[in-house]
Amino acid sequence: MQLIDGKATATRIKEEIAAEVAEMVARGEKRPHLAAILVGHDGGSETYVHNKVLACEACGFKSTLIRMEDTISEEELLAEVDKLNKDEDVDGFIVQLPLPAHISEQKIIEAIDYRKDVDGFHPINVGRMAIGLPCYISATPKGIMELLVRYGVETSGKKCVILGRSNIVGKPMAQLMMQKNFGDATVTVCHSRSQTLKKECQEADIIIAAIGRPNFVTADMVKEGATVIDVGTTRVPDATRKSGFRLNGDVKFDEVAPKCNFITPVPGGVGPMTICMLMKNTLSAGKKEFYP
Ligand code: L34
Repeated sequence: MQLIDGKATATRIKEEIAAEVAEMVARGEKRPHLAAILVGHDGGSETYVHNKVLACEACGFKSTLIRMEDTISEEELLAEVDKLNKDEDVDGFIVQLPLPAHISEQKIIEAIDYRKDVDGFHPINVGRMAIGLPCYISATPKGIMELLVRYGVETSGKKCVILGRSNIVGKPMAQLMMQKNFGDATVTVCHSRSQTLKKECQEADIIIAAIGRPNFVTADMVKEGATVIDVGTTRVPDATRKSGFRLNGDVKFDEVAPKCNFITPVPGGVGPMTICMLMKNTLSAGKKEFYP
């Protein structure tokens, strides 16, 4: 069993980005600039956005954090998005999800200029990704692909089961895993209604779990020698921790890990790669790589 160390991989990639930014700046070019809008005070979102700001520092990017209360109206948020669309110094920006229930996430995503959509959530980027055109690819699936490549996990022609069909992980993950130039795998997507979920998993060479249900994937569902990627980060109460909670993945790690060729831990697996790929997308935005 080999542990896929997302944290160490992310650190290495951020060093590569920092070296490139140093060269850009030495050539007299502008530092890439990422802005993030954080609405409200959700504990998870606070942590993730904080980590994104730190990652910008590590990469030598300029970053701007815009905080808004969760009582703001949709119009106010749209106005902020519009400001960032027009701000010539900002290369890319994100609106951290989830948003309060009275605000339409889809409406906000569609208001973002797709050329600055470093999350890759805008329909233009989603569509371009689906047909293999250059674009921003959403950070979590992109980070998983990067881990599979860097750890030499064979995907071509393999059977890959994705658990979950969300717009930000399950769907784009399936697209990338099936594409010739990426995963080149045989892809099955399972979700809460799938009648054959367990059987599909048992036959899978690669399982990517992104359903947000702690410990959902158990040892009896995993084939000997499989690769298991755990996208779950659910906060579960834990009185033995200072914070009062711990992060729990979708995979019952202790019993699944011994059966695996490769497995990602939680924390320290996919999460840090998500942030790192946002940095890669911001570098691309700074270089006007996809939309000159
Ligand atoms: N707009 N909203 C937007 N873009 C995103 O890409 C995200 N996502 C998801 C939630 N909402 C978003 C994130 O940033 C999930 N996500 C994310 C980012 C980072 C981490 C986890 C999820 C992360 O850093 N995880 C660490 C542990 C952090 C902790 O201590 O809580 C890990 O090691 O898994």
